[in-house]
Amino acid sequence: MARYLVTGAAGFIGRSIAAALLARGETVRGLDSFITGKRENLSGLEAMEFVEGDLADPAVCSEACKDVEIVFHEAALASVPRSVADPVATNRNCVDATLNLLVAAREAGVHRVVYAGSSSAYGDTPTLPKHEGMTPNPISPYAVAKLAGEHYMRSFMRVYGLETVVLRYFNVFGPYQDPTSYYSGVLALFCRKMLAGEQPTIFGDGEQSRDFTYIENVVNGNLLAAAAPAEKVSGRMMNLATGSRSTLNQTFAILSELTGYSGGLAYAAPRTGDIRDSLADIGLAKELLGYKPAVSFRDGLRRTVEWHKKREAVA
Ligand code: UD2
Repeated sequence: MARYLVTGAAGFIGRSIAAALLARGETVRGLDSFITGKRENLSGLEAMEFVEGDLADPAVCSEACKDVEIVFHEAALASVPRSVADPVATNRNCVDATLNLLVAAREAGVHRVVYAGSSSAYGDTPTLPKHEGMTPNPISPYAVAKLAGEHYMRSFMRVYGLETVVLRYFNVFGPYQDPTSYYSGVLALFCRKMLAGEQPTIFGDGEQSRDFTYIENVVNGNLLAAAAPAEKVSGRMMNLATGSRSTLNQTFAILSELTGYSGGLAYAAPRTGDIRDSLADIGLAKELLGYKPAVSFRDGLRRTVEWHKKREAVA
């Protein structure tokens, strides 16, 4: 009997949450459609019951939610540019999937759903840091889709009494983030390229900034969100980040040091739908969850580079 369901369990964040749950001796069911998840990410998760399926199919959601108490909903079609290229696919895999999952969770008597929100919901508002009281201003179809999921979470809490917690992630990075797709996160791409001696490309002038958040901090935030008292967190949305930001130019300099890359950098036109600066106020997660980012940006980068080195060595 599974106690936890992790959607997107063969993806970067889902895989990492599942691993942490298994390490605590929990009973875990993982689900993935492999649209972007990778079979190799399941290595080390053999103790997890795995279901291959697509959340856009309501029957898959019903099956996955059976006997589950807590759901970590990490499955999504991530990436701003991917959503610009194919907004319908993003909507299907983010909005339809989330609604189907919520319907199934409610029917199965799931206690709580913890949802992977996105900092993209804030859009390009000039105010920094971004705090939860700000009016959302999504730009890309991806941001709209992730924000729609947040609204569905709150609706299901209000209308049906399902406990929901939304964690707005800020540019998560770390081991198991796919470095091979054009749509991969910038740090995974840069690590792989720089270790291979290939020149990375910055879209724009490189002065855009992000609150890059190491995966271990995000996993900890999720475990806290699953365990926090309902009266404190149910129906709430909070940022999950580090509360500090780096520009891409600064990040490139640190990565050059960590990878030993001595080549240059290419600059190309800024990406459509991109936002300029992103920085979180993490006061609410501290207050409601007792969350504290334990791994710094630099330490996270160091661990990520080590993981990419090992990955290349076995490839
Ligand atoms: C958005 C969300 C993030 C998460 C993510 C999922 C914001 C602020 N963040 O991340 O929370 O939901 O979507 O995909 O909206 N870039 C380069 N060169 C490359 C690749 C990217 O310069 O080879 C730039 C890119 O133009 C952007 C920055 O790096 O300015 C970060 O891009 P990203 O795709 O890693 O993440 P982002 O910010 O779109």
